Amino acid sequence: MSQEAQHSLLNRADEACSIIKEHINKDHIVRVISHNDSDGLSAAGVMCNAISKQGGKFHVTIIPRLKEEFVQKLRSERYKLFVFCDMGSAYPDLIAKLKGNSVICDHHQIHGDDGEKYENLVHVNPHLFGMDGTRDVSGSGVSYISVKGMDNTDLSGLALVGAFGDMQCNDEIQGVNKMILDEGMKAGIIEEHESLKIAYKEEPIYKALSYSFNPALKGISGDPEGAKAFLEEHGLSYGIKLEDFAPEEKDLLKEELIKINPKVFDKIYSIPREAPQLRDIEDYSRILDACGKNKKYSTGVSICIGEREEALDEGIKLAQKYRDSLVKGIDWINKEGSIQLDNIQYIYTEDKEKKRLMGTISSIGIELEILDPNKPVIAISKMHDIIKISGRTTMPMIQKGVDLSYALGEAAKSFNGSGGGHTIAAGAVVPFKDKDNFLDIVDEIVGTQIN
Ligand SMILES: [Mn+2]
Repeated sequence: MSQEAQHSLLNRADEACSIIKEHINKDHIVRVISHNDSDGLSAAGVMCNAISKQGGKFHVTIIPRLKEEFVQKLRSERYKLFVFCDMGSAYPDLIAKLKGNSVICDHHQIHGDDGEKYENLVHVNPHLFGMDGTRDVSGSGVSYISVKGMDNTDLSGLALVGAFGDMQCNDEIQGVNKMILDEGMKAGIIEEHESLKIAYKEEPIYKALSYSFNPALKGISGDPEGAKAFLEEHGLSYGIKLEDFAPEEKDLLKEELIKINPKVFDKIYSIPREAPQLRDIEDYSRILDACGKNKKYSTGVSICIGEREEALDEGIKLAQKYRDSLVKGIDWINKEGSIQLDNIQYIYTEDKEKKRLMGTISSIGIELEILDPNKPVIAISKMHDIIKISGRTTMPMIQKGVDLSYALGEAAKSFNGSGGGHTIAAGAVVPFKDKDNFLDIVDEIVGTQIN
């Protein structure tokens, strides 16, 4: 990404900032619409914090997906400024028809209308300037640069929470994300240190290890008994917390974990002035993610705008619940495995708790090699008379030619269903009665893709 592209994006964001400021100064309530995942919630958080800091008011709504009907409904609202975070780039034309001004702070691909011709709309999106919206900046980052002109460096940590939520920081942090990180570190808002990437460090170590999925630890992640056995094998107590280990025990643990996955010792980013449970940016993002997945949107937004009592407690409980279901799900595929076709494998559930996690369970299953990484995983959840499908595979399989977006999309078409997504992760919906035929077609398409 060139400096020039970033410069143009920041200029566009400054335009958005002036409009937002102007409306706050006129005492207009800002109508904020954002997405329900951890990026969308932190994007809303950045925007709403910035508005209140200026003495302004906002009305925020969190939704799972921006649909045409929703934008149509907004047309009857009398707000003078609408701000769309982590969404909106799909409908600049419809958004431009809203009364008053609109700002779109999105980082998703733009198809069709780029929204440049509407005078009442400021469209901030890295793709407009040839930047990579999947790696360079997230929705919370675009929101951050769009309020940066109002002196909001203190929100830089929250701006990166969304980038972690959208998995933009698993490797090198780049582009606008890097700029936000540097700004935050310079201002003392964000700290960087090298550490063991173990989740839930306040739990006994064997539990904490079994709750650690990023990176995945073979034989340990999702497997409390496996974690116990691993610790015992190296003469380490499993019932105490990591912080209670003697320095040489910590070193031994680090050494042995690195043998399993070198990525387990890596840079950790934290917001030192945050509550302990939110301090690690990845923990923060996990809590917001759990709020979103449980449809507790107001809890998520409340946490982002600084509520630290009930909302945070609830967020922590939801994250714990989610983590426990995930461990159960991993245990399930550990015991049951997947059903094999020639070129794909599938897992199937009718269980309510598992249904929400099928995609995640598939990804982790592949990483832990509980599921064969050389065959795409098709995860199927039965909902009444339809099935919801998530497909997951690996980079090496993509390089061999696999494209799950095409495979699921094409196969779904044969049954009047719909599907699409990315080459590496895609989804589809088809009638339940066509399940087996659908799987056969996906199997066949993937077979053709590989050969
Ligand atoms: Mn996003």
